[in-house]
Amino acid sequence: MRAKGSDLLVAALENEGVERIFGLPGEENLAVVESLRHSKIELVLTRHEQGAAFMAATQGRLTGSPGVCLSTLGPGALNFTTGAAYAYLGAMPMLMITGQKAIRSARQARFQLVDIVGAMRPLTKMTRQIVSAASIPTMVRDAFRIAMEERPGPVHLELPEDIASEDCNAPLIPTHLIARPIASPAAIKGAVELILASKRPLIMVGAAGNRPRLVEALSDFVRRTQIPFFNTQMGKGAVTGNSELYLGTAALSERDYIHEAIEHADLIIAIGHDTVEKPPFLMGSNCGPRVVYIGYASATVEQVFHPDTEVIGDIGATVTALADALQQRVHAAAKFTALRDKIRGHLAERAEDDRFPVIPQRLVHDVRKVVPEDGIVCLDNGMYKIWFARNYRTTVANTLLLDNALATMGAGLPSAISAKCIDPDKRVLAVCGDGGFMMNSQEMETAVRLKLDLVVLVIEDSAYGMIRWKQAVDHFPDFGMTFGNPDFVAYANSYGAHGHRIKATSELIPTLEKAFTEGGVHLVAVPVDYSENMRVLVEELGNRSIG
Ligand SMILES: Cc1ncc(C[n+]2csc(CCOP(=O)(O)OP(=O)(O)O)c2C)c(N)n1
Ligand SMILES: [Mg+2]
Repeated sequence: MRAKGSDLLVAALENEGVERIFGLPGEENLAVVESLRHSKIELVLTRHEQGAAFMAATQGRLTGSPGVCLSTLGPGALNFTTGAAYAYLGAMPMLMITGQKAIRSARQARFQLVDIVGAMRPLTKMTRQIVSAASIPTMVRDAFRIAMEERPGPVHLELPEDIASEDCNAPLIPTHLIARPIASPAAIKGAVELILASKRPLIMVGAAGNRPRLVEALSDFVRRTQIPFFNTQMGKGAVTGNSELYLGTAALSERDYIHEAIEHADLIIAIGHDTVEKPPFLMGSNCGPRVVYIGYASATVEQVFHPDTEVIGDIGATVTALADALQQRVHAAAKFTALRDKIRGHLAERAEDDRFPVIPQRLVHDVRKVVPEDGIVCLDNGMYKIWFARNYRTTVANTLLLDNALATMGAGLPSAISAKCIDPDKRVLAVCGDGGFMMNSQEMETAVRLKLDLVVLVIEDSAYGMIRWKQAVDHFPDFGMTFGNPDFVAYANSYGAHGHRIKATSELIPTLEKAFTEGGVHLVAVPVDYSENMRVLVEELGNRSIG
């Protein structure tokens, strides 16, 4: 194909099936922007590069194919770094394309020059400068392959201005499906023997079990073996269906109600546990359940996680082979049913409490009421995340997007925008704290400009609530964590969105429902009463006797 570098780049992206690019260009990207103007790819302009990177990462998370974002050199590219880390720790495939000054002549000396390829090295699976237009198709193909391959993650290509305008003749590289090695029969046999020997097996689904392509295989595995299961925060939703075998989410590392079930188990089948998450339970050196680890690559061993045996290979193929071999011969431990009811009973406590300001249990309960089963809730990071992880029940994969890996603030709204772009027919709700929302609230304009139907729930405590809570748990005096907020209703309205303020707990469901029915971008500010954090998560769980 005879073309200039930027045309070749855009053609190579089209060849990979890219439909949109999130970005905020600079003058070094102008050739690329012009090539995009002539392509089918939509340019989604954002108001901060961090937002664009969160959006691209979320696209990768939800589709399994890399989301793409574009920025200029130096300052713009550096604004990608948090998004890069978010995708790196969260295993989300993403391609970042950044501009650079011409490499053959440098009339601007070192103006805006930063070693971005170097800065991206610890945050990506691959980071390269493109030094000749003819290499673009190969580099793009390789970037996509590496981003998608297990463990998925971000890759970075830097396109200097002169290479973007260079004429060349290079063919596009055909895409190919990624093949994944499968586990050896001996490893499967070993796991089958352990599972059959166990009296009280339990399945745990971790972050790496939560890949779009695994949903059917994992759901089938649970259905066919009838082994009860729980998940980590980022494993939430990987098994679909309103399964009676679901015990809960391990949002804390110990002492939660779910840990009673974990302690009762004699074997845990840890599917795709990624130690990038806080531990869902703590393994001792010689006591507690044995652990069979199922993953794409061998487990990262930690002081609190050291599996007894491993089955390494494509997770989908492994669990299907296990289900075939186990053939409903697994012990079904009756006590898990009672434990499940007990856990659910605890999680239902105070869910309909009508105190105002609203308590977290009621918030989660009311959100569940207005979000249909396939609706998507995108969380930012704050205290409410623990409540949503524990109490929000999902039955469809990828319907509660939370980040328990980098756990960065600021991704709630951008990830919701991305989810809505991918699934325009689903209800999408961003849930943010007043701290996290203000970190990327400028993307309200992006949502309005894109004419999205999107609802943003802003939980107001005028504080960095989670840190304030930890401060209290650690017996530090209450200091330095509070702030003032803008008038969120006026703030939303100033963007051309619709602002609402909840003044009584009974208003929450009707306000959210009306916002979804009316369409457009809505912000609903809800004052929260966080006293339950201490009462439940510290006092009640701290006093819980095990057994
Ligand atoms: C970018 C970033 N900065 C700081 C933190 C540390 N941190 C975690 S939660 C939190 C407070 C969040 O406050 P807010 O969004 O208001 O939620 P709340 O806990 O008050 O509900 C902070 C400061 C972080 N995770 N990410
Ligand atoms: Mg707050």
